[in-house]
Amino acid sequence: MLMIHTMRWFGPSDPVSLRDIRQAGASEVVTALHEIANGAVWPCETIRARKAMIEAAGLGWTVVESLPVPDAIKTRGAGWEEMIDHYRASLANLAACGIRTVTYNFMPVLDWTRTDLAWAMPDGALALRFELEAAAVFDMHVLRRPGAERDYPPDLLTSAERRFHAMDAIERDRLQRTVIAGLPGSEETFTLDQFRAALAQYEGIDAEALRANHIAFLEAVCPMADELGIRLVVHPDDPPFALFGLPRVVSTEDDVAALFDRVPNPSNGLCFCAGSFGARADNDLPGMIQRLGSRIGFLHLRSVQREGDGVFHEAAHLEGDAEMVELVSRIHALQRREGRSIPMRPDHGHQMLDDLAKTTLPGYSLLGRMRGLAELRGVERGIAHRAAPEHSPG
Ligand code: CS2
Ligand code: MN
Repeated sequence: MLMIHTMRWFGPSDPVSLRDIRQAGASEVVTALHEIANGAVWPCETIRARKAMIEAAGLGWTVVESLPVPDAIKTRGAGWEEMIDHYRASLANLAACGIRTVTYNFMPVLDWTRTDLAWAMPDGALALRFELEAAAVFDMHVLRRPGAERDYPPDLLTSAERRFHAMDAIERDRLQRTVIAGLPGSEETFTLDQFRAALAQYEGIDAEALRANHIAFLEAVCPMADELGIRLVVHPDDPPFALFGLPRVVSTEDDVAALFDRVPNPSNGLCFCAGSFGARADNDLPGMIQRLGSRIGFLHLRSVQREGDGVFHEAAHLEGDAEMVELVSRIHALQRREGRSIPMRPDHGHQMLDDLAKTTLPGYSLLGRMRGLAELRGVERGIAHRAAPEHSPG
């Protein structure tokens, strides 16, 4: 029993086509109706038309990534009830079209965050990288967030200040755009003033309050999702720690275990993102697959190389800190135990080869992801073959 091999597709405007994805070895795409505003209901006809387009290319669509949770739900602010109603209506429409897995995140304001989108690996391929010092440069000297100095160790503040003064206007602008202009996975892009206004919505919301809001969201949507046969899978925080004074509460095994404890509904699930959880050395990735397995409805297989406190880059899929072969073998055992195939995607990949000369979405160029998918499928086949009884073709 193999995983369901998917690749993310950003819809008809994605420079990577459905044909490319099929040739890369995926049998399905995961996608979203990116053209629909955050918080608006996804209409049945639009879902159905998109699904037909994907199927006409010989691929399937059973996993949504993402149905965004608006800030009004995350803050439990004005409009909460209406936004919950919309979310439920979108889930019902997705279920009616045969989509059963819906990814979301509960990160305030920003989705995934990096400080460098073109970090050169020794072989010349480009990787995404996060460096807390660069985030501090942005926070302290570009955003100038009041009280920001309390969130960083003193020596980091000193080196961040030195670094800021050594940067020219182009470098400062690039850093600002990298942090807040919105990576392809995120649903929003900001100017500096918009970002400040977005942060202000979270004033007074600490980790405890955010977790309570997350539980309130799950309690409001999970009973209906149970009935629809939909599994909602939460994507962990990326990176898995608080940033820019915003709390993050889906960063560790304890965080997710608490969610399943408080809201035990079967629809309450996890998108296990090895790259996100793996940016923290205290997340035991193989153990998490073991212990959280029954909740895992979607897999993002990607590895990061931790370089030190608050610094990591995205490694090739079988390199870095993730122990990928061990992860795939735990997934294989989980699938056999539970008799189900779990959808996976290679998450991001390096920008490499011919893609270096193209304009690509950071993290989502074709060739690096194709390499990742090919390597992961090879590992999986090897494991499945060895586990199969000798007489079976495996
Ligand atoms: C994705 C996330 O690109 C990525 O890193 O894994 O953007 C993910 O789609 C969202 O956090 C899920 O809501
Ligand atoms: Mn991910």
